[in-house]
Amino acid sequence: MLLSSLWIWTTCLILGASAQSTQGILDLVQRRLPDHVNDFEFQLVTNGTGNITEPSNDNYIVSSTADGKILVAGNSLSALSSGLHRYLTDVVHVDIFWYIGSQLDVGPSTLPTLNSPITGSSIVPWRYHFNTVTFSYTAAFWKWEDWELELDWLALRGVNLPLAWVGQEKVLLDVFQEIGMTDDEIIPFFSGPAFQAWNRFGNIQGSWGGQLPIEWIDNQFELQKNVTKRMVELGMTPVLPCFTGFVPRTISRVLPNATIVNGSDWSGFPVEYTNVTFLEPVDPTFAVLQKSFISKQAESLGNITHIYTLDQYNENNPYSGDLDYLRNVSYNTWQSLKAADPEAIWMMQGWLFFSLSSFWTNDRIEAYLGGVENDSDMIVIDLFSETAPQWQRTNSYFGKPWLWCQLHDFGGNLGLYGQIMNVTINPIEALANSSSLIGFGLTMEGQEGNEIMYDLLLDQAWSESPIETATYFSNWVTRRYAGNGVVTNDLYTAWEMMRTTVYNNTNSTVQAVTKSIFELEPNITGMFRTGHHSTTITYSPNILIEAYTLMFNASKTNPDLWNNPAYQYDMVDVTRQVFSNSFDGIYRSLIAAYTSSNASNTTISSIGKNMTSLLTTLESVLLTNSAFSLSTWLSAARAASTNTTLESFYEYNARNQITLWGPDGEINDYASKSWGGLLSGYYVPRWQTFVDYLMDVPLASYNYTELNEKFLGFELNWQEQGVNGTVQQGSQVGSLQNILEGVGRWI
Ligand SMILES: *[C@@H]1O[C@H](CO)[C@@H](O)[C@H](O)[C@H]1NC(C)=O
Ligand SMILES: *[C@@H]1O[C@H](CO)[C@@H](O)[C@H](O)[C@H]1NC(C)=O
Ligand SMILES: *[C@@H]1O[C@H](CO)[C@@H](O)[C@H](O)[C@H]1NC(C)=O
Ligand SMILES: *[C@@H]1O[C@H](CO)[C@@H](O)[C@H](O)[C@H]1NC(C)=O
Ligand SMILES: *[C@@H]1O[C@H](CO)[C@@H](O)[C@H](O)[C@H]1NC(C)=O
Ligand SMILES: *[C@@H]1O[C@H](CO)[C@@H](O)[C@H](O)[C@H]1NC(C)=O
Ligand SMILES: *[C@@H]1O[C@H](CO)[C@@H](O)[C@H](O)[C@H]1NC(C)=O
Ligand SMILES: *[C@@H]1O[C@H](CO)[C@@H](O)[C@H](O)[C@H]1NC(C)=O
Ligand SMILES: *[C@@H]1O[C@H](CO)[C@@H](O)[C@H](O)[C@H]1NC(C)=O
Ligand SMILES: *[C@@H]1O[C@H](CO)[C@@H](O)[C@H](O)[C@H]1NC(C)=O
Ligand SMILES: *[C@@H]1O[C@H](CO)[C@@H](O)[C@H](O)[C@H]1NC(C)=O
Ligand SMILES: CC(=O)N[C@H]1CO[C@H](CO)[C@@H](O)[C@@H]1O
Repeated sequence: MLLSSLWIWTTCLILGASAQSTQGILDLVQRRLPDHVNDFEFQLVTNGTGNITEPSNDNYIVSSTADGKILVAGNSLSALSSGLHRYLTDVVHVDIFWYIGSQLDVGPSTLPTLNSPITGSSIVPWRYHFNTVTFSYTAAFWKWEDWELELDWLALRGVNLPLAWVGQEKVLLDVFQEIGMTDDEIIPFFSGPAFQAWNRFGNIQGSWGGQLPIEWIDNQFELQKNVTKRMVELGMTPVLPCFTGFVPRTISRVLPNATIVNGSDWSGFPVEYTNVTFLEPVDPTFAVLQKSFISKQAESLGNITHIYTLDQYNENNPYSGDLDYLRNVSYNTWQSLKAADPEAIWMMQGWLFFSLSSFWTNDRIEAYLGGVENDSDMIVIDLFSETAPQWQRTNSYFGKPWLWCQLHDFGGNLGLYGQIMNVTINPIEALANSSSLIGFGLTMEGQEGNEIMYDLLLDQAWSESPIETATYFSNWVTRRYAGNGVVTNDLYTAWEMMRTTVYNNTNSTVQAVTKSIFELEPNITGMFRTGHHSTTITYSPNILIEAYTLMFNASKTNPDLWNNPAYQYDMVDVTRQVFSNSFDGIYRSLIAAYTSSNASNTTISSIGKNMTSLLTTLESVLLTNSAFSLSTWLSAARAASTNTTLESFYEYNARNQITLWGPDGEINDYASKSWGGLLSGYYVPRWQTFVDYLMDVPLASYNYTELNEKFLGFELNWQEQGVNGTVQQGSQVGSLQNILEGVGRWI
């Protein structure tokens, strides 16, 4: 029943809107395959019974027509783009990738015909994409062109439910102005360009290093108009923001009697930046602000959705754990949504039930979710399903529709990592065991490498049984390296080795993408971590060296691979991981030397030189690729303004997020990156400081607090290095091929 009403709504939206036009898909072909616009035909068809009260999945049929065209027929725009993708990947063997771009046009000039049609049916109606924080970790400084690539990537991979979370500060500003607040009362509440996600769900407030300018607020909202319009053209249902309850403290001037409470502290931030003020949903003004937000947003973006993202307790403790209190909060929040949009559906991330599981007992979860009295008015995102699913213990969220999602990484960390078994087997088991599961999705904190893991789950949404990963990897490799001659056996073998090791983690103590210890503040203990910020790998480092060697050798058979952007990216990425694994060994020898009874400066110093030498060599590899360069991130930040003061503020934000993460290192190194420019400019100096300290101070006098002060002084200084407008480039010392020819010493 509950699924049916959700379905009626969706179908009506699709049939009711001009989305019936296939123009959005034709435009995609025009953008990515301009030479083949006349080779494709797209047809929307009503499928089967045509009974819209039955939940129906998307399906497509791709065939060749008598006049030699490729005809893609499907029951939704998402079905059409998915069918197109299936033809391009399985028949033409080309694809579009993150960090590499569209390679869809490298196929033959005459497209292959099909002897028999290809059909596909999704097994879930919804395919979701984005974590709220992806908008800050990955997309904070994206331009429209970056969004265009992303949205084509999503459409082709069948995503039909993306979060659209750009630029909502504009709507919020208007809402607060309407009740009489001044800009001086509102703007200081907003966080900087690289930290907006956490401000939006009430972890932090305010901005360090500068104040968010109106220019940013306006530009981002303009960008949001483009993003949401394109999503609709591509047949997606955008998930839009709404009023959450988080407000500036100064709101009490205009609403002196409002029921407000201070939220809890987040991650040790000073009170001025956290303990965010929350307007209780029971207060009548909550509904007023909700209606104002939703109607202003619809005036600007159109009536394009009824699904709203709304997280109130994401890493915040509720004011009270009382069951009636929790039920009242969600009941009134729900009522406010319904009053603003009678068809509103509230989407929330279920992360809190995992991260604050001691607070969120089952009776509290049931009370909070139960405040939304119609199950079909809510969708819960099971955010970390591959590792820490919560749907079983909550009895499928007590009947609320929910999404099975792969989180995979934290903070956009870069290690090679995957759980091919849990990502293929578990969602199929969940579908068989939970009647309210309505979709699969990707909730990575940052989009990073390991793209095959993301493809795998989105493809699993079109396969009734767990995907057989050996064939899957092999096919993926074929299209990954398309366009530069033969894809040699070495490449297939290398990926097969990685499939069964790097991408087959089954050790539940290592829960997500690993990060390199050289990205952490050095210490004599505590560097090898497990859990969801693991620095520990679960495969033999030698396996990856073998895979690296095979990949490198592939270029001996086919030297043109050096011109292939996917090969360039993957060689850098695998080299990065091999060096990272090697660094672990050098670190261990350093600590062994320091803690041995006959510790000597000579030994410590020579190991220290080895460390620096490894990192400097890796830096030169990373700098050959813009996807692994600090300057790409910093330049994008600066490019968001033409005003030099603002450029410097944006760059400060960009630097701070990937290093100190907070004015004084509140979640230091959480979003660390192995990027050229960062190794030489940041990590090497920290390790040098460490090695010097080990030489100066014998083990008996080792004092971490003292060492930590040295680090912090350096780190704070590094934040400011962008003020004079010179983006730290690092200097590239040669071609990737030449550099890799010379790294034998490390491999
Ligand atoms: C459509 O499906 C619903 C739910 O399965 C069913 O009750 C109804 O009879 C069907 N209508 C028609 C015309 O088949
Ligand atoms: C929105 O897209 C148009 C092209 O359609 C482009 O000219 C404009 O710059 C984009 N807006 C923003 C804010 O990027
Ligand atoms: C706030 O409450 C007080 C006391 O009940 C009342 O006198 C005052 O008018 C209220 N102010 C507003 C703005 O509603
Ligand atoms: C901030 O939150 C913490 C709990 O996380 C609490 O102890 C403290 O009193 C709060 N401070 C304010 C000013 O609300
Ligand atoms: C959106 O829907 C509301 C309510 O039906 C209507 O009043 C409004 O005019 C619509 N807005 C747009 C931009 O279509
Ligand atoms: C795989 O999923 C199972 C079931 O949810 C879980 O117990 C296990 O810890 C997961 N494996 C990893 C590596 O997270
Ligand atoms: C992955 O590892 C598990 C546990 O070691 C093993 O049972 C399974 O066969 C492996 N799968 C693949 C594809 O290598
Ligand atoms: C899982 O990884 C941890 C950390 O490296 C290790 O201590 C443990 O032995 C591993 N467990 C298994 C079953 O391999
Ligand atoms: C650093 O190592 C020292 C000595 O083992 C330990 O006391 C301290 O807790 C460590 N600090 C961190 C942040 O891990
Ligand atoms: C330097 O590191 C490499 C790679 O781990 C290792 O083979 C070599 O023995 C190290 N040299 C010293 C002096 O530690
Ligand atoms: C090691 O070198 C440091 C200078 O870096 C010096 O202060 C210290 O005395 C040296 N220790 C020994 C045992 O020579
Ligand atoms: C709802 C429905 O009838 N779906 C069907 C649409 O067509 C495909 C391909 O013929 C079938 O597999 C679906 O069952």
